[in-house]
Amino acid sequence: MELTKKEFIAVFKKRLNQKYAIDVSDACNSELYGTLCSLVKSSYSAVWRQTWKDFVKEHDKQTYYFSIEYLPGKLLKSNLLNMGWYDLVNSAFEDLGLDLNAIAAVEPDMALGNGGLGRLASDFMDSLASEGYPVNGNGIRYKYGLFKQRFVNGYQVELPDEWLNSDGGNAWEIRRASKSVLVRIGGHVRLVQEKNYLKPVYEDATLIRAVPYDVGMVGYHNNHVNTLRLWSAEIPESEESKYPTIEDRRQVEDITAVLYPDDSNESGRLLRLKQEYFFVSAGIQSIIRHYKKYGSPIDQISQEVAIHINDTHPAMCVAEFMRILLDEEHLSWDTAWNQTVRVMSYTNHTIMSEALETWTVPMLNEIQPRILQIIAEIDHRFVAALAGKVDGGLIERTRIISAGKVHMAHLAIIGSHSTNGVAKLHTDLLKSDVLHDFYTLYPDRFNNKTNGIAVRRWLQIANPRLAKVIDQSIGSDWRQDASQLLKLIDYSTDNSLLDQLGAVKLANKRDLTYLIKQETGITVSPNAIFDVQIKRLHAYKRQLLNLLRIIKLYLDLKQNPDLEIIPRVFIFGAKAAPSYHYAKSIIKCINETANLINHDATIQDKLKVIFLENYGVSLAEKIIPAADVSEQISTASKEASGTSNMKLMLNGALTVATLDGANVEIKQYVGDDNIFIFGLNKQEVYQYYRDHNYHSLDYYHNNPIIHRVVDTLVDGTIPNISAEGHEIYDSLTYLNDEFFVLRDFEDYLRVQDKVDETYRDQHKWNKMSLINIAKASYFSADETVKRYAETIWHVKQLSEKGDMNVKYPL
Ligand code: F55
Repeated sequence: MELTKKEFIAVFKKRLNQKYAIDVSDACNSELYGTLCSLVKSSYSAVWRQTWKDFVKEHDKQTYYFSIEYLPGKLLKSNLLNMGWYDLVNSAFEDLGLDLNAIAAVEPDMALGNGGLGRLASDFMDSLASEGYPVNGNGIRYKYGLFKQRFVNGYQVELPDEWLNSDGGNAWEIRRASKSVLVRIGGHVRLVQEKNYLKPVYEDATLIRAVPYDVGMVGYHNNHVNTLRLWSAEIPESEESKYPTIEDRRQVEDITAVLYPDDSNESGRLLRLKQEYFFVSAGIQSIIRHYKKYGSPIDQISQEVAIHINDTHPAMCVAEFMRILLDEEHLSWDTAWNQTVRVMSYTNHTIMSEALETWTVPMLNEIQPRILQIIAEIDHRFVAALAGKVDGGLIERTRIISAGKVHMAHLAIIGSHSTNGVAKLHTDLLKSDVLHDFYTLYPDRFNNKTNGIAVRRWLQIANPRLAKVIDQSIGSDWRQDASQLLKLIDYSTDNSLLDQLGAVKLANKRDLTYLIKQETGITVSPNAIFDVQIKRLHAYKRQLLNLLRIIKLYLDLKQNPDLEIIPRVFIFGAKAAPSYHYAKSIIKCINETANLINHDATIQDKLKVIFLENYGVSLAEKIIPAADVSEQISTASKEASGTSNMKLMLNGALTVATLDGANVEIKQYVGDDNIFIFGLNKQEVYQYYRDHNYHSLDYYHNNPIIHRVVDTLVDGTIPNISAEGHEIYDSLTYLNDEFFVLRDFEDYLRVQDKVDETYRDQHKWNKMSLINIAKASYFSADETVKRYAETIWHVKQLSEKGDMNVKYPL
């Protein structure tokens, strides 16, 4: 069934003709894109159906991964790669005079997520399918994804992301109207005693139709296709007459209209709570409906179903699952609770207290009064079970409802059998600090699952040049099994390979240079160090620390134009939540500094600052392969894990890092000599908190360099930042610099000097780069999901990984 190029070309031409009544020579990229997607999709459909049948046939346990965000980016190349079609299609298109890259660019990024959390969910979907696990995703099909970012006069401006209206549309989804379910929102509820259960009677509730759109998640070379199910809100046919005006109808459609663009906290917004309940209820209903269809007893559902709660946004899974087992299946409370706790598991992604979700009791009552009742009962029983056994303060601090607020993390922990953090340091902090009270109650529930990344997307697809060089040295087994990348260590003295690594990096930097020119009009030299910080804009991530160093370099060069420095191009990519004023001020300051430096003729090529607009998955795929330096400089203890740190090292960048999140593990793997560590560690940060003895003004007054650099924010050195500069200046001085930027500044300068010194020795640099590429394999998401599957969900692999006999016929 091996597909030949000739066959492919013939079938492609035929499909193009059928679909668009056009020849290759006249077709535009979006027609070519549409045709290729249609071939890809019709080919994997049979395998998709078969995977589904296999799940069902064996009564094997399945996991449902609930996440309010997914950030898949583009899927065409990833599907081609995983089906084993990539090289053939690429070469067929070359023969036809077509450019696969240009055609793939037509696809809109599916940007149904904010950042790390959403991208992690998508990397996991890829790995779960590639490892042949029966795990499906459950989420929301937002009509508008994360806003598009533009800069106007250096300010961030947000535009709607109308991805569904783009040329590419969503080629991958299948609307499954027949699998729709009804979700009840609002109204009142009374309980009526029936023979063996309490029957809820609802009044004035609104019924919403949840319609699933399924997207195939194609595994790598293994004939396994999982499902990502995204729900959309519609008016049920039976309720049409209740919605006479456009305004009325919009109330319903609005539920799945927009992704909230704040990546820390959205509580307080009723619509957000509605979204959470909507996708939770739709997902749980469809899981239980499916489970019952095949005749297994409901009181043993935990043997065949696992549900994962990705951060607290889907925490209502616990209550909704209980609701159905109690109200619809009439199980006893104890049986229902026992099953629920066995089914559920939860991942925590943050220690930032403002990001720990709470809702008020009245809000929950307004959205779903029955869910509030059930949560109140869970809370009540939790308190009753502990009363007299443990300290009363402990109960108060851990109960779900207190002071009129519902604590969603507490619900998720109490209602599940597993709570995990996303890096060792993060999990330790959860145990010792943030969730310490719960750890004393349930020590066995806590475990670590360090994040991982999809090596296929972040190396095979994003960096084909590097992939080829790796193939030529250690062979191509690493494409199946990322741990094979460790074989590269044997080549760390192979000068020819090291030179090739350097050449690949240079070529990738050239590509990025063109993109930078196109996007910003600025010319940068590929011979400079490309120094990259790409992530959401947050005070704790400290883009500001990076900016202050840039200003310092600028001042040095102004003072001494003949100063010999290794040229650097600083590259930023970052969106700020639209309501996050401080973060937006930092964007403005970076943009104005960039403008000043990039247009100062005396600086020449020594220093350039590039802030690329609209950072997202597709832009990341272009920046990461071209990076020399990876900036991972958050205040120690604040970044749960980070994942751009892993992607950048996999592409050979060297990391400048604080001992935060997964940086700690990166350091352990690569060794102290292959990473640049600086700054306060977690203990030192906590010591300052305990002793209240950090005084940022001391650093400002006593260190003339810091003084000079910080003053540029307010003394006119950088034009057009009078308001923003003052805001940041105040935060660093009078407001005592919450994230220890000034405290870490000197050490940051020190370590960056070391970076320069190392870069002068290209041989040494490339060797360090090689070691980073090899060791990044420890962060393959294929391994991470295996640990989730084996130790939390207890699901079996259904298909072997990488069975090369792939069955994707045309
Ligand atoms: C989105 C919406 C809300 Cl309301 C809260 C948080 C988010 C969000 O996007 N969080 C997020 O991305 N957290 C990040 O998760 C990554 C994956 O675990 C971590 O690597 C990263 O450290 C963490 O900040």
